[in-house]
Amino acid sequence: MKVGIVGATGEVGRTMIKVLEESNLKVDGLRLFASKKSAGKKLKFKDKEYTIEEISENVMREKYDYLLFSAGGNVSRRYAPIAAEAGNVIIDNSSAFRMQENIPLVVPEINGEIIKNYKGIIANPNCSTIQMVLALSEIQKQIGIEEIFVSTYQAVSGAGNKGIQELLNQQNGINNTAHFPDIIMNNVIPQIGPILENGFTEEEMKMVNETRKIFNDDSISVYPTAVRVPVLYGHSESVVFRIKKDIPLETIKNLISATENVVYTEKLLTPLMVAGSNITYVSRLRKMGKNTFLIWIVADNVRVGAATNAVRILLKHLEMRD
Ligand code: 11C
Repeated sequence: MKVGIVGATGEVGRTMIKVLEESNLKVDGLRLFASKKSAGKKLKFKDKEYTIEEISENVMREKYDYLLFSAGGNVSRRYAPIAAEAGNVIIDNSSAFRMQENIPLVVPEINGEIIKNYKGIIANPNCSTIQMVLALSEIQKQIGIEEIFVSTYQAVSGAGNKGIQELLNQQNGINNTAHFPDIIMNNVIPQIGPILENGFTEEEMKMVNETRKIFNDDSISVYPTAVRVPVLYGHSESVVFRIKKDIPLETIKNLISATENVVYTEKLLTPLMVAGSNITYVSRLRKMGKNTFLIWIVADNVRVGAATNAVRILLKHLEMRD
């Protein structure tokens, strides 16, 4: 199996390497790519050292079984189409192609079957979208969801190495704000990404549009507020959802529990508890009125929300390949 990782030194790239290591996939031709700045550095995969290569159009024209991209939208826009043109399967973690009509946007447990024998670019959704749709997927499939009201509590690692570094710097007394719009230490910031013309942020609109695309249901209304909190790993979400018919609380619990890679628990859940896990955790289920429910969802954003979902797409694609 020949796998290439583009953006190997980033927070998600390094975690992709770890998740691949933890999987049973037999990778015998790993290639690691990054910018010129990181070329020549070495990273370990299963006790063997690999030298990072500078990304170029030529290396993208080579043949791979899978190429995993997580180097930002600009790198994906420049190189992923070249790799696709060469006949490769690309799993892209950036937002560059997610909403293009001809590009599958995949959470394998929900809509993995749409990539059977597909070649080209497959988009990996945004981290805050993935854990939310995973938690709600069986409810959507069996009952149908009309509305989702969500407030997020997003870790700084969602912004990559630079987000983590900014919080750590502030904890060490360096009060710079290079990435976030305000000091994040001891604070919460109700803005992730630029504010768009409609008043929502880019992050919030990703949750609206990606949810509809993954569920293949434009009738769902999503009302998001995305908030950055001073947590290193693990996005949390407070979600209120209204479904199409009245069912008991117990049925909702059973539907969530029946979802692959999702665990329902009565226990208190915090991001610190789930950091490093590949599971999406749901707790604090409540019912209000006839068909409205409330839940608390927590997952490791770098794993479930990025690297693990990308590797799960790879494994699903491989499993279905003729
Ligand atoms: C964050 N969710 O937590 C954002 C990262 O995959 O679209 C957004 C990057 C993406 O900062």
